Amino acid sequence: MTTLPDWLAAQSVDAKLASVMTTMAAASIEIAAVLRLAAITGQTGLAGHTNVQGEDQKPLDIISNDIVLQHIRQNPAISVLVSEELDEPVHIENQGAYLVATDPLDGSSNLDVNVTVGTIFSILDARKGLLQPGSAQLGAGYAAYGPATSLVITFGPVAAVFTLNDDGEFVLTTEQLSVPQASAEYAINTARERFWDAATKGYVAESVAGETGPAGKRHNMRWIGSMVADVHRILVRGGIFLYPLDSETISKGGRLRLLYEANPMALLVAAAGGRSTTGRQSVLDVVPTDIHQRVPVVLGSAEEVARVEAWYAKG
Ligand code: P6P
Repeated sequence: MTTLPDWLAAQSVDAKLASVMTTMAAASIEIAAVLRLAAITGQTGLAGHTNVQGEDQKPLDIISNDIVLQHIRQNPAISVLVSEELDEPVHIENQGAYLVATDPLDGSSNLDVNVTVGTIFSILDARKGLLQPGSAQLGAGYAAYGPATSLVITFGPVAAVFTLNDDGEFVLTTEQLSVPQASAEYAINTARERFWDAATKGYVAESVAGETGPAGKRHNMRWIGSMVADVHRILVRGGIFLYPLDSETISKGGRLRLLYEANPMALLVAAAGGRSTTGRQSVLDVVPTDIHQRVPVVLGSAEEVARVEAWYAKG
């Protein structure tokens, strides 16, 4: 089986860029080990808990962030870390060429019910600044901590899947992900329907109408509430993920974060032949104004994303 180092060596990318992927893979292996035993060690996904000794527990997303930062500090190719868990970027004295933006433990509120969560990351050229559009990403990926620990990565042309084996190595299990152009499975938090705009309501109503409506085919709905889990399903078997702007999130610009959730996922989906949009423009074209900027996200099978865009085009 092809290991991650073998695969990276075969990619036509700068060795130092490849080393950033190696660093994030190593961090994800360490995070996976912590998560696997968290219930036994008394750690939870939520902030503010204390352990049996009454000691304040660092929530697992802070622990995950610490692990990522520790690994990043050991790679002289990386000079900047932007993290959902840090108000400000960390500038590392190595002054390397690369910036990593990460959500070190996305979906952590699902940990206590043993649902797949993940580490999402984006790689940029640090010399070009913090606020670059997703189209400038040099690479992206996520680790999914589920029944298996998967690492899904791209440098742009393809999105490949690696699975952690019992020797602590990531081995190639899918050479090239390909999102089906058409699909009949949508992922949205339907409890928010009262906040939705007309385009979201219109698209979901068409899907719910199934074969009796304009979509002309029966749809299914899946919402795990963990972006990594929902997006991984879509990358593997197709579908569409929607966290649109709604009357409650509009004041913040959306729910999900641009630099370290929407952009890396949009690059992976594009590498797999899918599409992403805010509803009005490609996610990858959004020029950030803040490192923690939020953005509406619709991504997945190209035909379904186009159907959402058609609803937004109706105004
Ligand atoms: P809701 C997890 O908190 C997260 O940031 C994403 O992983 C997930 O897709 C979304 O929020 C879930 O949102 O509205 O279902 O709680």
